[in-house]
Amino acid sequence: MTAVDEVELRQHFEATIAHDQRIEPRDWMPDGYRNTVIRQIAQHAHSEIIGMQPEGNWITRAPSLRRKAILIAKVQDEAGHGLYLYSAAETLGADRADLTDKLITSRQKYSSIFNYPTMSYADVGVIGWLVDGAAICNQVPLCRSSYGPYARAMIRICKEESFHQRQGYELLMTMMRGTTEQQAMVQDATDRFWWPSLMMFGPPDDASPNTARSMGWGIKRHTNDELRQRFVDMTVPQAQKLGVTLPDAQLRWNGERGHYDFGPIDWQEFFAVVKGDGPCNSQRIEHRRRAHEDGAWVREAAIAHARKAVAR
Ligand code: FAQ
Repeated sequence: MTAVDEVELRQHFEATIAHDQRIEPRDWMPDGYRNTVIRQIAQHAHSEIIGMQPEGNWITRAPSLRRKAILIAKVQDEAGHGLYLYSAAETLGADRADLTDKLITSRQKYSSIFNYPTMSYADVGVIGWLVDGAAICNQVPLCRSSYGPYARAMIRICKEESFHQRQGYELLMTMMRGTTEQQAMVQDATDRFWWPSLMMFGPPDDASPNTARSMGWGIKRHTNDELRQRFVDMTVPQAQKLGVTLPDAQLRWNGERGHYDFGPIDWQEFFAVVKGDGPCNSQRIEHRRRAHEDGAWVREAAIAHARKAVAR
Protein backbone atom coordinates (compact mmCIF):
# COMPACT_ATOMS: atom_id res chain seq x y z
CA MET A 1 0.00 0.00 0.00
CA THR A 2 1.38 3.45 -0.91
CA ALA A 3 1.34 6.42 1.44
CA VAL A 4 -1.36 8.01 -0.77
CA ASP A 5 -3.55 4.92 -0.43
CA GLU A 6 -3.20 5.07 3.32
CA VAL A 7 -4.17 8.76 3.44
CA GLU A 8 -7.30 7.98 1.43
CA LEU A 9 -8.21 5.02 3.60
CA ARG A 10 -7.76 7.10 6.73
CA GLN A 11 -9.95 9.85 5.30
CA HIS A 12 -12.63 7.30 4.47
CA PHE A 13 -12.43 5.88 8.01
CA GLU A 14 -12.71 9.33 9.54
CA ALA A 15 -15.64 10.27 7.30
CA THR A 16 -17.46 7.04 8.28
CA ILE A 17 -17.05 7.93 11.95
CA ALA A 18 -18.05 11.56 11.36
CA HIS A 19 -21.24 10.47 9.56
CA ASP A 20 -22.04 8.14 12.42
CA GLN A 21 -21.91 5.08 10.19
CA ARG A 22 -20.52 1.69 11.14
CA ILE A 23 -16.99 0.35 10.65
CA GLU A 24 -17.21 -3.22 9.36
CA PRO A 25 -14.61 -6.01 9.65
CA ARG A 26 -13.17 -5.65 6.13
CA ASP A 27 -12.87 -1.85 6.34
CA TRP A 28 -9.49 -0.26 6.85
CA MET A 29 -9.06 1.03 10.39
CA PRO A 30 -6.13 2.52 12.32
CA ASP A 31 -4.29 0.05 14.56
CA GLY A 32 -5.26 2.09 17.62
CA TYR A 33 -8.96 1.71 16.79
CA ARG A 34 -8.62 -2.04 16.19
CA ASN A 35 -6.68 -2.58 19.42
CA THR A 36 -9.09 -0.47 21.48
CA VAL A 37 -12.15 -2.32 20.20
CA ILE A 38 -10.47 -5.70 20.74
CA ARG A 39 -9.50 -4.64 24.29
CA GLN A 40 -13.01 -3.49 25.17
CA ILE A 41 -14.80 -6.45 23.57
CA ALA A 42 -12.38 -8.95 25.14
CA GLN A 43 -12.82 -7.42 28.59
CA HIS A 44 -16.56 -7.46 28.07
CA ALA A 45 -16.57 -11.11 26.91
CA HIS A 46 -14.39 -12.18 29.85
CA SER A 47 -16.79 -10.38 32.21
CA GLU A 48 -19.75 -12.32 30.88
CA ILE A 49 -17.91 -15.63 31.29
CA ILE A 50 -16.45 -14.92 34.73
CA GLY A 51 -19.83 -13.36 35.63
CA MET A 52 -21.37 -16.85 35.44
CA GLN A 53 -19.56 -17.88 38.62
CA PRO A 54 -21.06 -15.74 41.41
CA GLU A 55 -24.62 -16.69 40.52
CA GLY A 56 -23.71 -20.19 39.30
CA ASN A 57 -22.62 -20.75 42.91
CA TRP A 58 -26.33 -20.85 43.90
CA ILE A 59 -27.77 -23.13 41.21
CA THR A 60 -27.59 -26.26 43.36
CA ARG A 61 -29.11 -24.41 46.32
CA ALA A 62 -31.95 -22.51 44.61
CA PRO A 63 -34.97 -22.33 46.92
CA SER A 64 -37.47 -23.83 44.42
CA LEU A 65 -37.60 -25.57 41.06
CA ARG A 66 -38.93 -22.35 39.48
CA ARG A 67 -36.03 -20.27 40.84
CA LYS A 68 -33.54 -22.92 39.77
CA ALA A 69 -34.89 -22.97 36.19
CA ILE A 70 -34.75 -19.16 36.00
CA LEU A 71 -31.21 -19.05 37.38
CA ILE A 72 -29.91 -21.76 35.05
CA ALA A 73 -31.41 -19.90 32.07
CA LYS A 74 -29.82 -16.63 33.19
CA VAL A 75 -26.36 -18.09 33.73
CA GLN A 76 -26.61 -19.83 30.36
CA ASP A 77 -27.51 -16.49 28.73
CA GLU A 78 -24.28 -15.01 30.12
CA ALA A 79 -22.33 -17.82 28.42
CA GLY A 80 -24.10 -16.95 25.16
CA HIS A 81 -23.18 -13.26 25.56
CA GLY A 82 -19.55 -14.22 26.07
CA LEU A 83 -19.63 -16.29 22.89
CA TYR A 84 -21.16 -13.53 20.71
CA LEU A 85 -18.56 -11.17 22.04
CA TYR A 86 -15.60 -13.48 21.44
CA SER A 87 -16.95 -13.92 17.90
CA ALA A 88 -17.14 -10.13 17.48
CA ALA A 89 -13.49 -9.89 18.61
CA GLU A 90 -12.54 -12.58 16.08
CA THR A 91 -13.89 -10.41 13.25
CA LEU A 92 -11.02 -8.04 14.11
CA GLY A 93 -8.41 -10.78 13.82
CA ALA A 94 -8.22 -11.66 17.51
CA ASP A 95 -7.75 -15.34 18.28
CA ARG A 96 -10.18 -16.77 20.80
CA ALA A 97 -7.67 -19.23 22.28
CA ASP A 98 -5.26 -16.35 22.76
CA LEU A 99 -7.96 -14.25 24.49
CA THR A 100 -8.78 -17.12 26.85
CA ASP A 101 -5.10 -17.55 27.59
CA LYS A 102 -4.79 -13.84 28.39
CA LEU A 103 -7.75 -14.11 30.77
CA ILE A 104 -6.49 -17.13 32.71
CA THR A 105 -3.00 -15.67 33.00
CA SER A 106 -4.44 -12.31 34.18
CA ARG A 107 -3.09 -10.35 31.21
CA GLN A 108 -6.57 -9.08 30.30
CA LYS A 109 -9.17 -7.65 32.64
CA TYR A 110 -12.77 -8.48 33.43
CA SER A 111 -15.29 -6.47 35.40
CA SER A 112 -14.35 -5.75 39.02
CA ILE A 113 -17.89 -6.60 40.18
CA PHE A 114 -17.42 -10.34 39.76
CA ASN A 115 -14.67 -10.45 42.37
CA TYR A 116 -17.16 -10.10 45.21
CA PRO A 117 -18.67 -13.18 46.90
CA THR A 118 -22.35 -14.16 46.80
CA MET A 119 -23.33 -14.85 50.39
CA SER A 120 -27.09 -15.55 50.19
CA TYR A 121 -29.85 -16.12 47.66
CA ALA A 122 -30.77 -12.43 47.95
CA ASP A 123 -27.46 -11.78 46.16
CA VAL A 124 -28.91 -13.46 43.07
CA GLY A 125 -31.75 -10.92 43.11
CA VAL A 126 -29.44 -7.99 43.82
CA ILE A 127 -27.07 -9.00 41.01
CA GLY A 128 -30.05 -9.02 38.63
CA TRP A 129 -31.32 -5.67 39.90
CA LEU A 130 -28.07 -3.72 40.36
CA VAL A 131 -25.41 -5.52 38.30
CA ASP A 132 -27.60 -6.22 35.28
CA GLY A 133 -29.16 -2.75 35.80
CA ALA A 134 -25.71 -1.15 35.60
CA ALA A 135 -24.76 -3.38 32.67
CA ILE A 136 -27.87 -2.24 30.74
CA CYS A 137 -27.19 1.43 31.48
CA ASN A 138 -23.68 0.98 30.14
CA GLN A 139 -24.57 -1.26 27.19
CA VAL A 140 -27.69 0.30 25.65
CA PRO A 141 -25.58 3.18 24.24
CA LEU A 142 -23.12 0.55 22.93
CA CYS A 143 -25.88 -0.63 20.51
CA ARG A 144 -24.77 2.54 18.63
CA SER A 145 -21.06 1.80 18.97
CA SER A 146 -19.14 2.52 15.76
CA TYR A 147 -17.89 -1.06 15.31
CA GLY A 148 -20.73 -2.90 13.52
CA PRO A 149 -20.40 -6.46 14.89
CA TYR A 150 -20.08 -5.15 18.47
CA ALA A 151 -23.09 -2.84 18.13
CA ARG A 152 -25.24 -5.61 16.66
CA ALA A 153 -24.22 -8.11 19.35
CA MET A 154 -25.24 -5.52 21.95
CA ILE A 155 -28.83 -5.36 20.69
CA ARG A 156 -29.57 -8.95 21.60
CA ILE A 157 -27.47 -8.85 24.75
CA CYS A 158 -29.36 -5.81 26.04
CA LYS A 159 -32.73 -7.49 25.47
CA GLU A 160 -31.60 -10.45 27.54
CA GLU A 161 -30.04 -8.25 30.23
CA SER A 162 -33.37 -6.39 30.60
CA PHE A 163 -35.07 -9.68 31.30
CA HIS A 164 -32.34 -10.51 33.81
CA GLN A 165 -32.82 -7.20 35.55
CA ARG A 166 -36.55 -7.72 35.87
CA GLN A 167 -36.18 -11.28 37.20
CA GLY A 168 -33.81 -9.95 39.88
CA TYR A 169 -36.21 -7.19 40.88
CA GLU A 170 -39.13 -9.63 40.98
CA LEU A 171 -37.13 -12.00 43.19
CA LEU A 172 -36.35 -9.14 45.58
CA MET A 173 -39.97 -7.94 45.60
CA THR A 174 -41.00 -11.47 46.59
CA MET A 175 -38.42 -11.59 49.38
CA MET A 176 -39.49 -8.14 50.63
CA ARG A 177 -43.04 -9.46 51.00
CA GLY A 178 -41.65 -12.36 53.07
CA THR A 179 -40.29 -12.68 56.61
CA THR A 180 -38.22 -10.03 58.41
CA GLU A 181 -35.26 -12.38 57.97
CA GLN A 182 -35.73 -12.38 54.18
CA GLN A 183 -36.07 -8.57 54.18
CA ALA A 184 -32.81 -8.34 56.13
CA MET A 185 -31.10 -10.57 53.55
CA VAL A 186 -32.16 -8.19 50.76
CA GLN A 187 -30.90 -5.17 52.70
CA ASP A 188 -27.60 -6.90 53.45
CA ALA A 189 -27.08 -7.84 49.78
CA THR A 190 -27.92 -4.27 48.72
CA ASP A 191 -25.41 -2.90 51.25
CA ARG A 192 -22.65 -5.13 49.85
CA PHE A 193 -23.34 -4.64 46.13
CA TRP A 194 -24.26 -0.94 45.92
CA TRP A 195 -20.77 0.58 45.85
CA PRO A 196 -19.18 -2.15 43.69
CA SER A 197 -22.04 -1.60 41.19
CA LEU A 198 -21.12 2.09 40.93
CA MET A 199 -17.51 1.05 40.31
CA MET A 200 -18.57 -1.06 37.32
CA PHE A 201 -18.75 2.12 35.23
CA GLY A 202 -14.99 2.47 35.48
CA PRO A 203 -12.73 5.14 36.98
CA PRO A 204 -13.88 8.77 37.18
CA ASP A 205 -13.57 10.68 33.90
CA ASP A 206 -10.47 12.56 35.01
CA ALA A 207 -8.73 9.22 35.70
CA SER A 208 -10.01 7.34 32.64
CA PRO A 209 -7.19 7.11 30.10
CA ASN A 210 -9.32 5.62 27.31
CA THR A 211 -12.57 7.59 27.37
CA ALA A 212 -11.64 10.63 25.26
CA ARG A 213 -10.19 8.57 22.42
CA SER A 214 -12.93 5.94 22.54
CA MET A 215 -15.58 8.66 22.41
CA GLY A 216 -13.82 10.39 19.54
CA TRP A 217 -14.00 7.11 17.62
CA GLY A 218 -17.64 6.48 18.62
CA ILE A 219 -16.70 3.24 20.38
CA LYS A 220 -18.09 4.66 23.64
CA ARG A 221 -21.02 7.10 23.48
CA HIS A 222 -20.95 8.49 27.04
CA THR A 223 -18.32 8.99 29.70
CA ASN A 224 -18.04 6.73 32.74
CA ASP A 225 -19.35 9.46 35.09
CA GLU A 226 -22.34 10.27 32.85
CA LEU A 227 -23.45 6.65 32.84
CA ARG A 228 -22.83 6.24 36.57
CA GLN A 229 -25.07 9.26 37.26
CA ARG A 230 -27.75 7.87 34.95
CA PHE A 231 -27.66 4.59 36.90
CA VAL A 232 -27.98 6.32 40.28
CA ASP A 233 -30.92 8.42 39.03
CA MET A 234 -32.64 5.33 37.67
CA THR A 235 -32.02 3.14 40.73
CA VAL A 236 -32.97 5.39 43.66
CA PRO A 237 -36.75 5.28 42.92
CA GLN A 238 -36.51 1.50 42.42
CA ALA A 239 -34.89 1.15 45.87
CA GLN A 240 -37.67 3.28 47.39
CA LYS A 241 -40.36 1.11 45.80
CA LEU A 242 -38.59 -2.04 46.97
CA GLY A 243 -38.30 -0.68 50.52
CA VAL A 244 -34.52 -0.93 50.90
CA THR A 245 -32.09 1.80 51.93
CA LEU A 246 -29.10 2.47 49.69
CA PRO A 247 -25.98 2.60 51.92
CA ASP A 248 -25.04 6.22 51.25
CA ALA A 249 -25.89 8.95 53.80
CA GLN A 250 -25.07 11.63 51.21
CA LEU A 251 -27.53 10.39 48.61
CA ARG A 252 -30.11 13.12 47.97
CA TRP A 253 -31.96 14.82 45.13
CA ASN A 254 -30.29 17.96 43.83
CA GLY A 255 -33.02 20.08 42.22
CA GLU A 256 -30.49 22.48 40.69
CA ARG A 257 -28.61 19.72 38.87
CA GLY A 258 -31.71 17.63 38.25
CA HIS A 259 -29.81 14.59 39.50
CA TYR A 260 -29.14 12.69 42.72
CA ASP A 261 -25.95 13.65 44.52
CA PHE A 262 -24.05 10.72 45.98
CA GLY A 263 -21.12 10.18 48.33
CA PRO A 264 -17.49 9.55 47.37
CA ILE A 265 -16.58 6.20 45.84
CA ASP A 266 -13.67 4.29 47.36
CA TRP A 267 -11.38 4.32 44.30
CA GLN A 268 -8.60 2.68 46.26
CA GLU A 269 -10.82 -0.37 46.65
CA PHE A 270 -11.66 -0.29 42.93
CA PHE A 271 -8.03 -0.15 41.80
CA ALA A 272 -7.06 -2.90 44.28
CA VAL A 273 -9.80 -5.19 42.91
CA VAL A 274 -8.82 -4.43 39.29
CA LYS A 275 -5.19 -5.19 40.15
CA GLY A 276 -6.15 -8.63 41.44
CA ASP A 277 -6.56 -8.01 45.17
CA GLY A 278 -10.35 -8.31 45.46
CA PRO A 279 -12.01 -10.86 47.74
CA CYS A 280 -12.46 -13.52 45.00
CA ASN A 281 -10.01 -12.69 42.17
CA SER A 282 -7.79 -15.74 42.56
CA GLN A 283 -10.78 -18.06 43.08
CA ARG A 284 -12.49 -16.77 39.90
CA ILE A 285 -9.40 -17.16 37.72
CA GLU A 286 -8.52 -20.54 39.20
CA HIS A 287 -12.04 -21.81 38.51
CA ARG A 288 -11.92 -20.54 34.91
CA ARG A 289 -8.46 -22.06 34.39
CA ARG A 290 -9.60 -25.45 35.70
CA ALA A 291 -12.74 -25.41 33.52
CA HIS A 292 -10.55 -24.61 30.50
CA GLU A 293 -8.20 -27.52 31.27
CA ASP A 294 -11.11 -29.90 31.92
CA GLY A 295 -12.54 -28.92 28.52
CA ALA A 296 -9.35 -29.82 26.60
CA TRP A 297 -10.78 -33.17 25.47
CA VAL A 298 -13.81 -31.43 23.95
CA ARG A 299 -11.59 -29.11 21.92
CA GLU A 300 -9.41 -32.02 20.81
CA ALA A 301 -12.47 -34.08 19.81
CA ALA A 302 -13.96 -31.15 17.87
CA ILE A 303 -10.69 -30.65 15.95
CA ALA A 304 -10.41 -34.40 15.18
CA HIS A 305 -14.02 -34.40 13.98
CA ALA A 306 -13.47 -31.35 11.77
CA ARG A 307 -10.33 -32.97 10.25
CA LYS A 308 -12.25 -36.15 9.48
CA ALA A 309 -15.05 -34.14 7.88
CA VAL A 310 -12.52 -32.38 5.60
CA ALA A 311 -10.81 -35.68 4.68
CA ARG A 312 -14.14 -37.33 3.79
N1 FAQ B 1 -13.51 -3.54 36.13
O1 FAQ B 1 -10.06 4.22 30.62
P1 FAQ B 1 -11.12 3.39 31.24
C1 FAQ B 1 -22.08 -7.64 32.82
C2 FAQ B 1 -10.26 -0.83 33.27
S1 FAQ B 1 -20.88 -7.21 31.73
C3 FAQ B 1 -12.28 -3.89 35.66
O2 FAQ B 1 -12.31 4.09 31.75
P2 FAQ B 1 -12.68 2.12 29.14
C4 FAQ B 1 -23.10 -8.65 32.39
C5 FAQ B 1 -10.32 -0.58 31.77
O3 FAQ B 1 -10.47 -1.77 31.04
C6 FAQ B 1 -19.84 -6.08 32.65
N2 FAQ B 1 -11.54 -3.07 34.90
O4 FAQ B 1 -11.52 2.19 30.23
C7 FAQ B 1 -23.42 -9.53 33.51
C8 FAQ B 1 -8.99 0.07 31.52
O5 FAQ B 1 -8.01 -0.95 31.48
P3 FAQ B 1 -6.78 -1.00 30.41
C9 FAQ B 1 -18.73 -5.62 31.78
C10 FAQ B 1 -12.08 -1.87 34.58
O6 FAQ B 1 -12.53 0.82 28.46
C11 FAQ B 1 -24.31 -9.14 34.49
C12 FAQ B 1 -8.73 0.85 32.79
O7 FAQ B 1 -9.56 0.26 33.80
N3 FAQ B 1 -19.20 -4.63 30.89
O8 FAQ B 1 -22.05 -7.12 33.84
C13 FAQ B 1 -13.34 -1.47 35.02
O9 FAQ B 1 -12.72 3.35 28.32
C14 FAQ B 1 -24.62 -10.02 35.55
C15 FAQ B 1 -9.07 2.31 32.63
O10 FAQ B 1 -10.50 2.53 32.44
C16 FAQ B 1 -18.42 -4.15 29.89
O11 FAQ B 1 -17.30 -4.57 29.71
C17 FAQ B 1 -14.06 -2.35 35.82
N4 FAQ B 1 -15.28 -2.05 36.31
O12 FAQ B 1 -14.02 2.10 30.00
C18 FAQ B 1 -22.84 -10.79 33.57
C19 FAQ B 1 -19.07 -3.11 29.00
N5 FAQ B 1 -13.58 -0.23 34.54
O13 FAQ B 1 -7.17 -2.04 29.43
C20 FAQ B 1 -23.16 -11.67 34.64
C21 FAQ B 1 -18.16 -2.63 27.90
C22 FAQ B 1 -12.50 0.13 33.83
O14 FAQ B 1 -6.64 0.36 29.81
C23 FAQ B 1 -24.06 -11.25 35.63
N6 FAQ B 1 -17.05 -1.87 28.40
N7 FAQ B 1 -11.60 -0.85 33.86
O15 FAQ B 1 -5.62 -1.43 31.23
C24 FAQ B 1 -17.07 -0.53 28.62
O16 FAQ B 1 -18.09 0.13 28.49
C25 FAQ B 1 -15.78 0.11 29.04
O17 FAQ B 1 -14.73 -0.77 28.72
C26 FAQ B 1 -15.72 0.48 30.57
C27 FAQ B 1 -14.33 1.02 30.88
C28 FAQ B 1 -16.75 1.56 30.87
C29 FAQ B 1 -15.96 -0.73 31.44
